[in-house]
Amino acid sequence: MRFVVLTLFPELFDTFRNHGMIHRAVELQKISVQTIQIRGFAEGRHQVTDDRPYGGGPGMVMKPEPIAGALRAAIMTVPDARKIHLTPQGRPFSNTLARQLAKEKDLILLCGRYEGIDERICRNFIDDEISIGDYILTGGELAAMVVIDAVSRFIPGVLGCADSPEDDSFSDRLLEHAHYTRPSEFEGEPVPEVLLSGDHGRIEQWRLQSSLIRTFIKRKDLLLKHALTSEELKILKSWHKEIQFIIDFQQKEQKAFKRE
Ligand code: 4GY
Repeated sequence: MRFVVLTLFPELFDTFRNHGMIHRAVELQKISVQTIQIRGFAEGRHQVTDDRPYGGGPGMVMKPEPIAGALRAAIMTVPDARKIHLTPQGRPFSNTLARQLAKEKDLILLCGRYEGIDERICRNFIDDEISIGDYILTGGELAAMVVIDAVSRFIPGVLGCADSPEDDSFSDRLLEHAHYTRPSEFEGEPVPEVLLSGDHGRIEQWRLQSSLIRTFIKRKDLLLKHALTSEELKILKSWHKEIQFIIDFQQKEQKAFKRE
C-alpha cells in the first residue's frame, strides 16, 4: 500500500519512516510513505497557505487552492487511493477500521493545521474523515502516523510471521493477557508457574483467564459490547460462584458474631 501524506511539515515523517517495523515494511516494499508539501502548491512569492476566517474570529484557516493542488498531484500518483482527512470530527479510528483500510489499494492522508481547512475541500475532495480520539492536536500529522502504523500491521508480510495481526474475532473483544520473559524471578517476583510448565492446554487456559480478568478490571465496557464464547462465559460463571461463596460465608459469619 502506498500512503501519500499532504502536510505543511513533511520532515515530521522522516524518523517515522526510518525506524522499526515501518522502516522494515518500507524496505520490504509492503508499503511506502510519501509526503507532499502543501506549500509547494501555494501561489506567490510568499507561498501563503492560510488566511483569516470569513465571519471573523481568532486563528487562521488553510486556504483551499494549495490543498486542491496538492490533492490533484497526489491523485496523479495514486489514482485509486481513498482520500482521508484527519480531524476530531471524523469517524472514531479503531483496530476494526484499520483492518478495513488495509484492504484499500492506497491512502491519501490530508493533515490540517491552524483552525482547520476550508469547508469546500472537506465537502468536494475528501472520501472519509477519521478521528484518532477526542482531543485536539496542533496538526493532523500525528494522527496520520497513527493511522499508517495501525493499518500497516494488517498488511500481509509487515509483521514477522511469528506475530500475526490478531484474528478478527478475538482482537477487539478482550485485552491481551499478561506477558513474561526471562529471568524466571525478577526482584523477588516469580513468573506464574503454569507458564514454565510446558503444558500448552493449561497455558492457553491461563492466558484466557488473564485476558478476561484484565478486561473485567480495566475495560468492563468491552464485555458488554461483543458476544462472549461459551468458554469465556464458563470462566465468568466460575468466578461468580467463588465470589458468591465468599459473600455467603461472610454473611453467615457476621450473624454468628452478632449472636456471640
Ligand atoms: N484528534 N484525530 C485529529 C486532530 C488536528 C486543526 C483540524 C484527531 O484526527 N486528527 O486533532 N487533528 C486538527 C488541527 C485542524 C485537525
